[in-house]
Amino acid sequence: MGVVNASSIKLVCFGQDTIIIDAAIHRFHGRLSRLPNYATDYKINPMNHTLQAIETIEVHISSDDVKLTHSVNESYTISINEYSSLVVIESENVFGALYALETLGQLLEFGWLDGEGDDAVYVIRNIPIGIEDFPRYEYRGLLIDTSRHFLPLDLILANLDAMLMNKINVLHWHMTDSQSFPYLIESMPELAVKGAYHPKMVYTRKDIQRVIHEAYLRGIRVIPEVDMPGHTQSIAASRPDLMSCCPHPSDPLDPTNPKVYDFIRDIYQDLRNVFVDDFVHVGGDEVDLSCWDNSKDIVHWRQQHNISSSVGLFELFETQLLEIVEKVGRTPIVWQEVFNLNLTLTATTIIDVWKGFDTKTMSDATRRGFKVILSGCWYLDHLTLDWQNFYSCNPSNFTGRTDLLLGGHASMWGEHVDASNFISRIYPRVSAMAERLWTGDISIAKENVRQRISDFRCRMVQQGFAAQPIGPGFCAHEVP
Ligand code: CP6
Repeated sequence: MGVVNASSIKLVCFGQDTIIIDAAIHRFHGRLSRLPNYATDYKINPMNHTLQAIETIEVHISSDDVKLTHSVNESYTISINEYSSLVVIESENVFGALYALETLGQLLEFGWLDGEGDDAVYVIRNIPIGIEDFPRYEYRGLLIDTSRHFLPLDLILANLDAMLMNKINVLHWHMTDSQSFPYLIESMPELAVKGAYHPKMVYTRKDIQRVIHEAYLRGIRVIPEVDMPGHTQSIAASRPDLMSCCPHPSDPLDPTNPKVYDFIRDIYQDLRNVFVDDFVHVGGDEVDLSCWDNSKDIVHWRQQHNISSSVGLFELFETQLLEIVEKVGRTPIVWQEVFNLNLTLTATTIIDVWKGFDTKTMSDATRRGFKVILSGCWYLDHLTLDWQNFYSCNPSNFTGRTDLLLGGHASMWGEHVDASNFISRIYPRVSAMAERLWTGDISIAKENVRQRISDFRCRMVQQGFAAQPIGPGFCAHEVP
């Protein structure tokens, strides 16, 4: 049982004494110094609500299981009785408790009762409160792209807190692409040394393990992607021998070269050793098949092997890739092209639908029994797509098997994004997606959504995240 006296709120946890709870209590403590002051909050939330001072939080967790996996139970309840200063949180496991503390931290305000000399009091409005909360989709992700721009480790780590505020539970790490290869693989260091923008702009095994650990402490799974066979030009810097020659060595990788498959085995061996999640994203998008058509050697090989077109070469490539993934015991996610081109897939393969809200692919794939993830609704690099569009996309609105829709993710493709604008590009637009994926049917929540997103964005700014404003206005914490 851990006890911390966080300024004037006492936080007690029953049933679990884990590093996750310790870290959560520590973060909660820090947050208490960055809450809106109810006295300056008059414009946003009129004072004509009841205020109740909060003194103690009890967290009751019934299960000892601390494994973070897909579809882990994330539900929780929060109860506060009338005239009581006690908050009771109950959850089956530690990840639900994390979300409960997050919700609670977003309900709290602070202020002084009589002048500055007194202790601060922490208050909540609209007591009594009975919250029973759980996510409608188990996969709520954010893709980050560390190939188009290198993202400093500190930024990736800080963003995990922003993700937790939004109850986003998957970091899809698109580590490599044509522009750079910052993933330092210990058995093949030359890939990053030559393929990264700079030999020092790389992610070492230690860096990656740090991200995974900090993500775990926040209930976030890290799913890596080394995109292939397309989007691989940066590999040519160290291994031109693996590329198609059409007529110059370029991506995609050469599917007829047996050395390519040894290379992939080495990559997945390292991925398996460093990443712990059961899922791995194997890429497969935007493969330039004309390159294989225009290579004399590849066409010759294909004809000798009785393969009628370059799609057949893609088939050969994916089949061997998926076999390697199966051997290392991971569940593959593929970009939708792999399904659309009707390549042979293992039964557990998950389809990532990125070409807009492509309900035909979602219906076809789920009818054939494949699980799907939707990302096409949430392109953060399209500046014209505002939070309203992100909010209005209802991912279950297709005619296939909606029970096979795991959730979705937003994609922060990095062509125009580096550390200078990363947070403001993502938030609060992604918050609209996050609410949709958490709440599912948002029809009841629609009424005050603009105000809620605006308030939430102020909370993010106050926690130190430069989330962009959604329109004219001000935040309570800006009042002098
Ligand atoms: N990079 C990679 C990209 C995109 C994809 N894969 C992309 C394509 C079209 C749009 C946005 C992003 N930049 N590797 C497609 C999944 Cl509109």
